[in-house]
Amino acid sequence: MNLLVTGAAGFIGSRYVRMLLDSRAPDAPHITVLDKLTYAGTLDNLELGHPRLEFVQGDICDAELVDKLTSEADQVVHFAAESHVDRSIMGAADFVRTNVVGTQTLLDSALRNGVGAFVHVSTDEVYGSIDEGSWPEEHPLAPNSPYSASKASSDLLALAYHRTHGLDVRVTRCSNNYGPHQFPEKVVPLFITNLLDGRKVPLYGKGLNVRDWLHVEDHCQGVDLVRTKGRPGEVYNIGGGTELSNKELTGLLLDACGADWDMVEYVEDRKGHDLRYSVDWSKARTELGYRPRHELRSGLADTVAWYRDNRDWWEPLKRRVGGEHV
Ligand code: NAD
Ligand code: TDX
Repeated sequence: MNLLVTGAAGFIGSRYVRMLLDSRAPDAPHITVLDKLTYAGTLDNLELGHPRLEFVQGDICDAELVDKLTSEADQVVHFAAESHVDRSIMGAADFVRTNVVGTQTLLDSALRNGVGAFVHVSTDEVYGSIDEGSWPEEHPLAPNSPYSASKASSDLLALAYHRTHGLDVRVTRCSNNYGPHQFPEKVVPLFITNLLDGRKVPLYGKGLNVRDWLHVEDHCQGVDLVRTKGRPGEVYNIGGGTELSNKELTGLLLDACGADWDMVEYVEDRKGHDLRYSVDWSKARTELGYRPRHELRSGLADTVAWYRDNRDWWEPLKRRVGGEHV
């Protein structure tokens, strides 16, 4: 079985590929990774040389290349995206190009080449912001940032290819991930690496926005359950981490890094900052047997230890983007 995985030089896709390469199952797939290696992708995330892994550097908007790869693939798991909300506020063009046009290019090509399951990795942010309760999968999409609007567009396009053309599309919408190999612009690795360097951390607004934090391995387990046991045309929310305000999260990170509140700088709020995300993931639990395994406090402690031990991984990435966002 040949599996095409896009965007797997990034945080979540690379964890997903490592999980499948570690598997000793007789039906473990041969994996082709397609990744453009933008600022967010690095080959250091991949086990190059593994006998079941092939890496292709390229753009998901390159129809000719995508056609060649989907013609050799039985299934697709699509992670590639521009993924950082703050960057989408500074400029949305790359988000529309990669997230919308790139996804459409992949969907067209998968259809032309008779690909089986196509897992589209979407996000909880497509639902917008919710003050109380949790979103079920049928909830209307109401994205607020250019990032989430581009993800909602690709999410709906993917579902449209199922309804219109019968393509075996499955969509996942997951909450905030944390763990090793996350690019040090997202809040968890940004705060950890700043604190390890003795630098202050920028907390937006009053720090009262709430996110549901899920370990990246739990997300990857959910994605693979959707690939192997999910139903065509269905959406699966993936959540069940721990809900925390950004202030509470900061407190845990300060503790884990042995730092005090004087290392926190309250800064201007993000424009259009969504207050809270929360997905109802009971469908994935009852239908697929999905269950998150990692407890947040120990997961964060392990993540801090990983960043402490792997400066060689993140220092060049921080230098790569300079003081631009991190
Ligand atoms: P990431 O930014 O770490 O990685 C994205 C990868 O995509 C990089 O390797 C990059 O080089 C590649 N890429 C970007 N544009 C490309 C293009 N045009 N062609 C080919 N490759 C390209 O992102 P991540 O955090 O690993 O997120 C992966 C997916 O999961 C995204 O679709 C994101 O929307 C979704 N998601 C992320 C989270 C989270 O908390 N990080 C939560 C839910 C869903
Ligand atoms: O410096 C910061 N200070 C701060 O207070 C940064 C970078 C963030 N924040 C806040 C904003 C958010 O409320 O922390 C929270 C988390 O921010 P991010 O790490 O940027 O994540 P978020 O905006 O919630 O989006 C993430 O989860 C859903 C991922 O980046 C998306 O790719 C995913 O779809």
